[in-house]
Amino acid sequence: MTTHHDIEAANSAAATEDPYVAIRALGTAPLWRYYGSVLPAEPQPSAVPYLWSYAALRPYLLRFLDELSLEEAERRVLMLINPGMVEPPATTTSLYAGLQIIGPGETAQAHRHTSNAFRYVIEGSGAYTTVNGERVHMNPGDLLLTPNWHWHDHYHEGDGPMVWLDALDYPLATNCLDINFFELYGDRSQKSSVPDDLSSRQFIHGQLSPAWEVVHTEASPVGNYPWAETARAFDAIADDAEGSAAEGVLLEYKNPLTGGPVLPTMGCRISRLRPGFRGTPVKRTSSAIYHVVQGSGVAQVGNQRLEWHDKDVFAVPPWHTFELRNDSASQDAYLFSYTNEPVLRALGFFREELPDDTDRP
Ligand code: 1HN
Repeated sequence: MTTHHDIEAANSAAATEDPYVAIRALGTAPLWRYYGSVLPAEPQPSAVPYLWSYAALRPYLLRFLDELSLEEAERRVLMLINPGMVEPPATTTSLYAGLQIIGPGETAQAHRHTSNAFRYVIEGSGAYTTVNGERVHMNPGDLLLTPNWHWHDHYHEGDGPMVWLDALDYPLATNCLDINFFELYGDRSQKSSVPDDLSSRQFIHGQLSPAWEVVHTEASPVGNYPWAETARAFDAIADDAEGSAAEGVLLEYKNPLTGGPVLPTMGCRISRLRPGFRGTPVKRTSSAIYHVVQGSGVAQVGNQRLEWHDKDVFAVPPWHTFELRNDSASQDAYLFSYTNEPVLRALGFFREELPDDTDRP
Protein backbone atom coordinates (compact mmCIF):
# COMPACT_ATOMS: atom_id res chain seq x y z
CA MET A 1 0.00 0.00 0.00
CA THR A 2 1.27 3.47 -0.84
CA THR A 3 1.59 5.45 2.39
CA HIS A 4 1.54 9.16 2.91
CA HIS A 5 5.27 8.86 3.63
CA ASP A 6 5.95 7.19 0.24
CA ILE A 7 4.16 10.00 -1.61
CA GLU A 8 6.16 12.66 0.28
CA ALA A 9 9.43 10.84 -0.57
CA ALA A 10 8.46 10.56 -4.25
CA ASN A 11 7.53 14.24 -4.43
CA SER A 12 10.79 15.37 -2.93
CA ALA A 13 12.85 13.05 -5.23
CA ALA A 14 10.99 14.37 -8.29
CA ALA A 15 11.84 17.93 -7.28
CA THR A 16 15.59 17.33 -7.00
CA GLU A 17 16.75 14.39 -9.19
CA ASP A 18 17.53 14.59 -12.92
CA PRO A 19 13.96 14.08 -14.15
CA TYR A 20 15.11 12.50 -17.46
CA VAL A 21 17.04 9.78 -15.63
CA ALA A 22 14.22 9.24 -13.16
CA ILE A 23 11.42 8.93 -15.72
CA ARG A 24 13.46 6.46 -17.80
CA ALA A 25 13.79 4.22 -14.74
CA LEU A 26 10.00 4.45 -14.38
CA GLY A 27 9.47 3.09 -17.90
CA THR A 28 8.64 6.32 -19.75
CA ALA A 29 10.21 8.72 -22.27
CA PRO A 30 9.54 12.38 -23.07
CA LEU A 31 7.64 12.64 -26.37
CA TRP A 32 9.20 16.04 -27.09
CA ARG A 33 12.60 14.42 -27.64
CA TYR A 34 11.19 11.82 -30.08
CA TYR A 35 9.25 13.86 -32.63
CA GLY A 36 11.83 13.05 -35.35
CA SER A 37 11.32 9.28 -35.05
CA VAL A 38 7.63 9.25 -34.04
CA LEU A 39 6.51 11.82 -36.60
CA PRO A 40 9.00 12.06 -39.50
CA ALA A 41 8.07 14.40 -42.35
CA GLU A 42 8.31 11.42 -44.72
CA PRO A 43 8.54 7.63 -44.19
CA GLN A 44 12.08 6.42 -43.38
CA PRO A 45 12.09 2.80 -44.62
CA SER A 46 14.85 0.47 -43.44
CA ALA A 47 14.63 -1.39 -46.75
CA VAL A 48 16.72 -0.03 -49.61
CA PRO A 49 16.29 -0.41 -53.39
CA TYR A 50 18.18 -3.55 -54.38
CA LEU A 51 18.54 -6.01 -57.26
CA TRP A 52 19.39 -9.74 -57.10
CA SER A 53 20.99 -11.04 -60.30
CA TYR A 54 19.60 -14.42 -61.37
CA ALA A 55 22.62 -15.08 -63.61
CA ALA A 56 24.91 -14.62 -60.60
CA LEU A 57 22.80 -16.72 -58.19
CA ARG A 58 21.82 -19.62 -60.46
CA PRO A 59 25.22 -21.42 -60.29
CA TYR A 60 24.96 -21.44 -56.46
CA LEU A 61 21.42 -22.81 -56.57
CA LEU A 62 22.75 -25.66 -58.76
CA ARG A 63 25.70 -26.21 -56.44
CA PHE A 64 23.44 -26.55 -53.36
CA LEU A 65 21.21 -28.88 -55.40
CA ASP A 66 24.27 -31.14 -55.76
CA GLU A 67 25.72 -30.75 -52.29
CA LEU A 68 22.78 -30.39 -49.87
CA SER A 69 19.93 -32.87 -49.50
CA LEU A 70 16.36 -31.83 -48.74
CA GLU A 71 16.48 -34.04 -45.64
CA GLU A 72 19.17 -31.63 -44.37
CA ALA A 73 17.83 -28.37 -45.77
CA GLU A 74 14.04 -28.98 -45.47
CA ARG A 75 13.60 -26.26 -48.12
CA ARG A 76 16.57 -25.45 -50.39
CA VAL A 77 16.09 -21.71 -50.60
CA LEU A 78 18.32 -18.69 -51.02
CA MET A 79 16.56 -15.89 -49.15
CA LEU A 80 16.80 -12.52 -50.90
CA ILE A 81 17.89 -10.29 -48.05
CA ASN A 82 17.55 -6.56 -48.26
CA PRO A 83 20.82 -4.97 -47.03
CA GLY A 84 18.69 -2.73 -44.79
CA MET A 85 16.70 -5.64 -43.27
CA VAL A 86 19.19 -8.35 -42.35
CA GLU A 87 17.87 -9.54 -38.96
CA PRO A 88 15.19 -10.80 -39.01
CA PRO A 89 15.69 -11.39 -42.73
CA ALA A 90 13.28 -9.60 -45.04
CA THR A 91 13.20 -8.39 -48.63
CA THR A 92 11.10 -5.27 -48.05
CA THR A 93 9.27 -3.91 -45.04
CA SER A 94 6.53 -6.54 -44.97
CA LEU A 95 7.48 -8.92 -47.79
CA TYR A 96 9.88 -11.79 -48.25
CA ALA A 97 11.27 -13.34 -51.44
CA GLY A 98 13.49 -16.37 -51.96
CA LEU A 99 14.71 -18.61 -54.77
CA GLN A 100 13.92 -22.29 -54.22
CA ILE A 101 15.44 -25.18 -56.16
CA ILE A 102 14.28 -28.82 -56.15
CA GLY A 103 15.67 -31.76 -58.13
CA PRO A 104 14.06 -34.82 -59.76
CA GLY A 105 12.64 -37.29 -57.23
CA GLU A 106 12.91 -34.91 -54.28
CA THR A 107 10.20 -34.20 -51.71
CA ALA A 108 10.01 -31.05 -49.60
CA GLN A 109 8.05 -32.18 -46.55
CA ALA A 110 4.56 -31.06 -45.64
CA HIS A 111 3.97 -28.19 -43.22
CA ARG A 112 1.79 -25.15 -42.70
CA HIS A 113 2.25 -21.68 -41.22
CA THR A 114 0.43 -18.47 -40.49
CA SER A 115 2.13 -16.61 -43.31
CA ASN A 116 0.44 -16.50 -46.68
CA ALA A 117 2.73 -17.70 -49.43
CA PHE A 118 2.83 -18.10 -53.18
CA ARG A 119 5.27 -19.38 -55.76
CA TYR A 120 6.06 -17.93 -59.17
CA VAL A 121 7.71 -20.57 -61.37
CA ILE A 122 10.99 -19.53 -63.02
CA GLU A 123 12.34 -22.63 -64.74
CA GLY A 124 11.70 -26.34 -65.14
CA SER A 125 8.55 -28.44 -65.17
CA GLY A 126 7.27 -31.71 -63.75
CA ALA A 127 6.96 -30.64 -60.11
CA TYR A 128 3.79 -30.16 -58.14
CA THR A 129 2.83 -28.68 -54.80
CA THR A 130 0.14 -30.44 -52.81
CA VAL A 131 -2.03 -27.80 -51.09
CA ASN A 132 -4.58 -29.19 -48.62
CA GLY A 133 -4.70 -32.47 -50.55
CA GLU A 134 -4.79 -31.00 -54.08
CA ARG A 135 -1.81 -31.54 -56.37
CA VAL A 136 -1.08 -28.31 -58.22
CA HIS A 137 1.32 -28.69 -61.14
CA MET A 138 3.96 -26.09 -61.96
CA ASN A 139 5.20 -24.68 -65.25
CA PRO A 140 7.25 -21.55 -65.97
CA GLY A 141 5.25 -18.35 -65.49
CA ASP A 142 2.63 -20.04 -63.25
CA LEU A 143 1.51 -18.40 -60.00
CA LEU A 144 0.59 -20.92 -57.27
CA LEU A 145 -1.09 -19.88 -54.02
CA THR A 146 -0.46 -21.34 -50.56
CA PRO A 147 -2.77 -19.30 -48.34
CA ASN A 148 -2.41 -18.96 -44.58
CA TRP A 149 -2.53 -22.25 -42.62
CA HIS A 150 -2.85 -24.47 -45.73
CA TRP A 151 -0.77 -27.67 -45.64
CA HIS A 152 1.79 -27.75 -48.43
CA ASP A 153 4.58 -30.02 -49.64
CA HIS A 154 6.46 -30.14 -52.94
CA TYR A 155 7.41 -33.09 -55.13
CA HIS A 156 9.38 -33.13 -58.37
CA GLU A 157 8.54 -36.06 -60.65
CA GLY A 158 10.08 -34.56 -63.82
CA ASP A 159 13.64 -34.21 -65.10
CA GLY A 160 16.13 -31.42 -64.52
CA PRO A 161 16.10 -28.77 -61.82
CA MET A 162 13.00 -26.71 -60.98
CA VAL A 163 13.40 -23.17 -59.67
CA TRP A 164 10.72 -20.87 -58.39
CA LEU A 165 10.38 -17.60 -56.55
CA ASP A 166 8.87 -18.04 -53.07
CA ALA A 167 6.94 -15.09 -51.70
CA LEU A 168 5.70 -14.79 -48.13
CA ASP A 169 4.26 -12.10 -45.90
CA TYR A 170 6.12 -13.39 -42.84
CA PRO A 171 7.95 -10.09 -42.16
CA LEU A 172 4.49 -8.64 -41.53
CA ALA A 173 3.28 -11.68 -39.57
CA THR A 174 6.45 -12.03 -37.50
CA ASN A 175 8.07 -8.63 -37.26
CA CYS A 176 5.05 -6.37 -37.15
CA LEU A 177 2.31 -8.51 -35.61
CA ASP A 178 4.10 -11.31 -33.72
CA ILE A 179 1.55 -13.90 -34.79
CA ASN A 180 3.59 -16.55 -36.59
CA PHE A 181 2.63 -20.19 -35.98
CA PHE A 182 4.25 -23.15 -37.76
CA GLU A 183 3.41 -26.86 -37.74
CA LEU A 184 4.78 -30.01 -39.39
CA TYR A 185 2.19 -32.31 -40.97
CA GLY A 186 3.84 -35.47 -39.66
CA ASP A 187 3.97 -37.56 -42.83
CA ARG A 188 6.51 -36.27 -45.32
CA SER A 189 3.85 -35.80 -48.04
CA GLN A 190 0.08 -35.38 -48.05
CA LYS A 191 -2.09 -37.89 -49.88
CA SER A 192 -3.93 -36.64 -52.91
CA SER A 193 -7.60 -36.21 -51.88
CA VAL A 194 -9.18 -34.43 -54.88
CA PRO A 195 -8.50 -34.52 -58.64
CA ASP A 196 -5.22 -32.81 -59.59
CA ASP A 197 -5.43 -29.06 -60.32
CA LEU A 198 -9.17 -29.06 -59.56
CA SER A 199 -9.34 -25.61 -57.95
CA SER A 200 -7.56 -23.96 -60.86
CA ARG A 201 -9.88 -25.51 -63.43
CA GLN A 202 -13.05 -24.81 -61.41
CA PHE A 203 -12.41 -21.26 -60.33
CA ILE A 204 -10.09 -19.54 -62.81
CA HIS A 205 -12.86 -18.47 -65.17
CA GLY A 206 -14.47 -16.47 -62.39
CA GLN A 207 -17.73 -15.67 -64.11
CA LEU A 208 -19.17 -19.18 -63.65
CA SER A 209 -18.02 -20.55 -60.31
CA PRO A 210 -19.25 -23.73 -58.60
CA ALA A 211 -22.16 -22.48 -56.50
CA TRP A 212 -22.11 -25.46 -54.13
CA GLU A 213 -18.52 -24.85 -53.02
CA VAL A 214 -18.35 -22.82 -49.83
CA VAL A 215 -14.99 -21.08 -49.62
CA HIS A 216 -13.99 -20.20 -46.09
CA THR A 217 -10.78 -18.23 -46.55
CA GLU A 218 -10.12 -14.63 -47.51
CA ALA A 219 -7.71 -15.95 -50.14
CA SER A 220 -8.52 -16.74 -53.74
CA PRO A 221 -9.67 -20.37 -54.19
CA VAL A 222 -7.56 -20.69 -57.37
CA GLY A 223 -4.57 -22.99 -56.77
CA ASN A 224 -2.68 -21.99 -59.91
CA TYR A 225 -2.90 -19.03 -62.28
CA PRO A 226 -1.11 -20.72 -65.20
CA TRP A 227 1.02 -18.80 -67.69
CA ALA A 228 -1.23 -20.06 -70.51
CA GLU A 229 -4.13 -18.02 -69.00
CA THR A 230 -1.88 -15.00 -68.48
CA ALA A 231 -0.82 -15.17 -72.14
CA ARG A 232 -4.50 -15.35 -73.18
CA ALA A 233 -5.31 -12.32 -71.05
CA PHE A 234 -2.49 -10.32 -72.69
CA ASP A 235 -3.61 -11.49 -76.14
CA ALA A 236 -7.07 -10.11 -75.39
CA ILE A 237 -5.70 -6.57 -74.90
CA ALA A 238 -5.74 -4.45 -78.05
CA ASP A 239 -2.30 -3.91 -79.59
CA ASP A 240 -2.67 -0.14 -79.38
CA ALA A 241 -3.95 -0.09 -75.76
CA GLU A 242 -1.98 2.52 -73.87
CA GLY A 243 -2.00 0.71 -70.55
CA SER A 244 -0.97 2.50 -67.37
CA ALA A 245 1.43 5.43 -67.55
CA ALA A 246 3.77 4.04 -64.90
CA GLU A 247 3.73 0.29 -65.63
CA GLY A 248 2.44 -0.28 -69.15
CA VAL A 249 -0.12 -3.01 -69.86
CA LEU A 250 -0.64 -3.99 -66.26
CA LEU A 251 -2.86 -6.94 -65.30
CA GLU A 252 -3.86 -7.85 -61.76
CA TYR A 253 -4.37 -11.46 -60.64
CA LYS A 254 -7.82 -11.48 -59.00
CA ASN A 255 -9.67 -13.52 -56.44
CA PRO A 256 -12.56 -14.54 -58.74
CA LEU A 257 -15.03 -14.65 -55.83
CA THR A 258 -14.40 -11.11 -54.57
CA GLY A 259 -12.67 -9.26 -57.40
CA GLY A 260 -10.02 -8.42 -54.80
CA PRO A 261 -6.35 -9.39 -54.50
CA VAL A 262 -5.31 -13.06 -54.54
CA LEU A 263 -4.27 -12.99 -50.89
CA PRO A 264 -5.42 -10.63 -48.12
CA THR A 265 -1.85 -9.45 -47.52
CA MET A 266 -0.27 -9.60 -50.99
CA GLY A 267 -1.48 -8.45 -54.38
CA CYS A 268 0.07 -9.83 -57.59
CA ARG A 269 0.36 -8.19 -61.00
CA ILE A 270 2.09 -8.71 -64.29
CA SER A 271 2.97 -5.99 -66.74
CA ARG A 272 3.96 -5.99 -70.35
CA LEU A 273 6.27 -3.14 -71.28
CA ARG A 274 6.32 -2.51 -75.00
CA PRO A 275 9.68 -1.99 -76.75
CA GLY A 276 11.11 1.40 -75.75
CA PHE A 277 8.48 1.89 -72.97
CA ARG A 278 9.29 4.76 -70.60
CA GLY A 279 7.07 4.87 -67.52
CA THR A 280 6.10 8.04 -65.70
CA PRO A 281 7.55 8.25 -62.18
CA VAL A 282 5.30 7.27 -59.27
CA LYS A 283 5.65 7.10 -55.50
CA ARG A 284 3.60 4.76 -53.29
CA THR A 285 3.36 3.88 -49.61
CA SER A 286 3.27 0.19 -50.57
CA SER A 287 6.46 -1.76 -51.02
CA ALA A 288 6.95 -4.08 -53.98
CA ILE A 289 9.08 -6.91 -55.29
CA TYR A 290 9.54 -7.33 -59.04
CA HIS A 291 10.60 -10.44 -60.92
CA VAL A 292 11.70 -10.14 -64.53
CA VAL A 293 9.86 -12.84 -66.44
CA GLN A 294 11.50 -11.73 -69.68
CA GLY A 295 13.44 -8.78 -71.03
CA SER A 296 15.85 -6.15 -69.84
CA GLY A 297 15.61 -2.53 -68.83
CA VAL A 298 16.10 -0.06 -66.02
CA ALA A 299 14.21 0.71 -62.82
CA GLN A 300 15.10 4.04 -61.28
CA VAL A 301 14.18 3.62 -57.57
CA GLY A 302 14.88 6.76 -55.54
CA ASN A 303 18.49 7.55 -56.35
CA GLN A 304 19.36 3.94 -57.27
CA ARG A 305 19.48 2.84 -60.89
CA LEU A 306 18.71 -0.88 -61.10
CA GLU A 307 19.53 -2.54 -64.42
CA TRP A 308 17.36 -5.63 -64.76
CA HIS A 309 17.70 -8.68 -66.99
CA ASP A 310 15.89 -12.00 -67.48
CA LYS A 311 14.76 -13.59 -64.18
CA ASP A 312 16.30 -10.97 -61.86
CA VAL A 313 14.43 -9.84 -58.75
CA PHE A 314 14.39 -6.30 -57.36
CA ALA A 315 12.94 -4.57 -54.32
CA VAL A 316 11.14 -1.23 -54.25
CA PRO A 317 10.80 0.16 -50.70
CA PRO A 318 7.90 2.43 -49.67
CA TRP A 319 7.82 6.05 -50.78
CA HIS A 320 10.67 5.87 -53.27
CA THR A 321 10.16 7.46 -56.67
CA PHE A 322 9.84 4.55 -59.09
CA GLU A 323 10.34 4.75 -62.84
CA LEU A 324 10.46 1.85 -65.31
CA ARG A 325 12.04 1.60 -68.74
CA ASN A 326 12.20 -1.19 -71.33
CA ASP A 327 15.53 -0.68 -73.11
CA SER A 328 14.86 -3.03 -76.00
CA ALA A 329 13.78 -1.51 -79.31
CA SER A 330 12.18 -4.75 -80.50
CA GLN A 331 11.26 -7.02 -77.53
CA ASP A 332 8.42 -6.78 -75.03
CA ALA A 333 9.44 -7.08 -71.38
CA TYR A 334 7.25 -8.89 -68.83
CA LEU A 335 7.51 -8.03 -65.14
CA PHE A 336 5.72 -9.99 -62.43
CA SER A 337 5.30 -8.02 -59.19
CA TYR A 338 3.74 -8.29 -55.75
CA THR A 339 3.03 -5.68 -53.13
CA ASN A 340 1.60 -5.20 -49.64
CA GLU A 341 -0.98 -2.79 -51.10
CA PRO A 342 -3.96 -4.91 -49.87
CA VAL A 343 -2.78 -4.42 -46.27
CA LEU A 344 -2.36 -0.68 -46.73
CA ARG A 345 -5.71 -0.29 -48.50
CA ALA A 346 -7.56 -2.29 -45.82
CA LEU A 347 -6.14 0.03 -43.16
CA GLY A 348 -6.48 3.28 -45.10
CA PHE A 349 -2.71 3.80 -45.43
CA PHE A 350 -2.35 3.48 -49.19
CA ARG A 351 -1.17 6.66 -50.86
CA GLU A 352 0.15 7.23 -54.36
CA GLU A 353 1.70 10.35 -55.78
CA LEU A 354 3.24 11.61 -58.95
CA PRO A 355 6.29 13.66 -57.95
CA ASP A 356 4.74 16.98 -58.99
CA ASP A 357 1.41 16.25 -57.21
CA THR A 358 0.49 18.53 -54.38
CA ASP A 359 -2.59 18.52 -52.17
CA ARG A 360 -2.10 22.19 -51.19
CA PRO A 361 -3.86 24.93 -53.13
C1 1HN B 1 8.27 -22.03 -46.83
O1 1HN B 1 7.34 -22.72 -46.14
C2 1HN B 1 8.57 -22.38 -48.15
O2 1HN B 1 6.91 -24.05 -48.29
C3 1HN B 1 9.52 -21.66 -48.84
O3 1HN B 1 8.35 -23.95 -49.86
C4 1HN B 1 10.16 -20.59 -48.26
C5 1HN B 1 10.54 -19.17 -46.34
C6 1HN B 1 10.27 -18.81 -45.06
C7 1HN B 1 9.35 -19.52 -44.32
C8 1HN B 1 8.67 -20.57 -44.88
C9 1HN B 1 7.89 -23.54 -48.80
C10 1HN B 1 9.89 -20.24 -46.94
C11 1HN B 1 8.93 -20.94 -46.22
